[in-house]
Amino acid sequence: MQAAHARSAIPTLGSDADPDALYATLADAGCLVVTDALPLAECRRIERELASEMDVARVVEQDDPAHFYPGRTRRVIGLVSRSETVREVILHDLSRELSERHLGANCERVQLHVTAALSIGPGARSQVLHREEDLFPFFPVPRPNLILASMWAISDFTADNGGTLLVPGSHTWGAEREALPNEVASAEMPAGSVLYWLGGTLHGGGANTSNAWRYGIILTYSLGWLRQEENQYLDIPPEVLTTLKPELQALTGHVMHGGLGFSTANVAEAVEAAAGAS
Ligand SMILES: O=C(O)CCC(=O)C(=O)O
Repeated sequence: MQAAHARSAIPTLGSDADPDALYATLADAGCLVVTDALPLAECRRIERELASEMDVARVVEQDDPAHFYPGRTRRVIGLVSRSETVREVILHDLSRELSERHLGANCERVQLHVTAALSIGPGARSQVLHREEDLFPFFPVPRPNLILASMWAISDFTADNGGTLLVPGSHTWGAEREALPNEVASAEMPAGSVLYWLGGTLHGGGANTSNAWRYGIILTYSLGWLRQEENQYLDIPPEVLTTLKPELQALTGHVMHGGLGFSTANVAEAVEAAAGAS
């Protein structure tokens, strides 16, 4: 009787909601839309900062249905070194609060896991439903808390322009349970909203049957001792690293986690040296 458990609504709260309510809702449904989280001026600034990369991002016109990433989409990664505004969004209080609540008990410090600008174009198919934590198959599903994901709406997200598909409640399911069509919901949210989902929640990009591109920034966070999905050590050049706020250097993994991550390079010294040289 899987259908009896169906609950396809994605809860929505305002960014002024109490943090206890925000996390309790997210932990219960496995996903949550928070409205009015980012001023529209910042959405436009992100678009401008990433425009030169997005404009030349390769768009695969001939979709391969077996491919994890659908065709007719644009994807730009390595956002820490590409957008100053995204750097601020990575450090947004809401994300820090929710990632700390979701992951804090299992690590000394949360880290940045993935950054990407994702634009879904007209005619793109939906993506296969997956869990962010599937890259850690060594734990049985449902896994311990490893990841928290966020998708910042730079454009409006609708059911027909590729709004992210989610399966509320699927973070508690075993591996054998597949989502029924009526259990899948589209994240519909105006630009400036943010969608959060847990690493165990089934999700994927939606199909775009509209005429416009859907534009979002995905930022995910993981336990500080896990291997990051995106290699921040290679994607952030030293001359950018030394300009980052100390909390962002820590979040990108450039500070030791307990006894993990020692190196002959020491960021604190590098920052001091850079300051002295200017
Ligand atoms: O674009 C989206 O809404 C979700 C993208 C996603 O889940 C992915 O690329 O893995």
